[in-house]
Amino acid sequence: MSGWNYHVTHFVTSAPDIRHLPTDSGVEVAFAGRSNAGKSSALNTLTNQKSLARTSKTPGRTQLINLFEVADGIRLVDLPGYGYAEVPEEMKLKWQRALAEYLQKRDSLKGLVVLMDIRHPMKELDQQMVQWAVTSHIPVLVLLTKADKLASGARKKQLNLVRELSQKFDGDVQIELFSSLKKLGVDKLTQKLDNWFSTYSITAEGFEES
Ligand SMILES: Nc1nc2c(ncn2[C@@H]2O[C@H](COP(=O)(O)OP(=O)(O)OP(=O)(O)O)[C@@H](O)[C@H]2O)c(=O)[nH]1
Ligand SMILES: [Mg+2]
Repeated sequence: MSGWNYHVTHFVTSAPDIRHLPTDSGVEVAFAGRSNAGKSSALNTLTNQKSLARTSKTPGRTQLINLFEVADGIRLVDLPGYGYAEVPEEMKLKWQRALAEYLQKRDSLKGLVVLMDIRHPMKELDQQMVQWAVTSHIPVLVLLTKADKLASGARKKQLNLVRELSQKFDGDVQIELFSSLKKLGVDKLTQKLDNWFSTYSITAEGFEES
């Protein structure tokens, strides 16, 4: 099966940690990135829904793992943002732990979309995130978000720069431009998700790698 209808995606649950998530079966693709990078906006753009994922003007508020279902056993995950300075240390630790735990222990996680503001890409924590995924053999799609903020020349230049820099990871890492405002890059995101999700096929027994 190839090609999912992302427009029918619906909210399942918000969990403070992985113990509160539904059974670890099926396939999940998670959206990660610095706070304010545009994760929730990208999910809304992909699913063509205005407020499926809550976009927040107060970064650091969302400390929950938000789970959405595209189809039976096919899920998208909006992860808490990282790197926001003005969050109390204790809170930061708590949600970094939840994030790390999700990334390390969730078996159904099969792909990672890492979103970065095109004007400030590949910060230290972003690089750590990509490196972690490569080490764990999880494929990565990097979306350079808010591409509408740059003129087309600067946009291209930045894309090439990040592509060059990303060769050092020596893994399955693809870099694309994205804009929720201009609906740019939605096709690339959809193709990648279809590709990741269709590596798995539904059988009577559940999911099997094809
Ligand atoms: N110009 C422009 N602004 C965007 C775009 N995507 C998101 N934004 C804005 O960036 C801000 C943050 O967007 P969110 O989608 O809430 O970011 P987030 O990564 O989910 O943030 P946290 O949940 O705090 O981690 C909002 O004010 C959005 O309106 C885009 O493509 N272009
Ligand atoms: Mg968000």
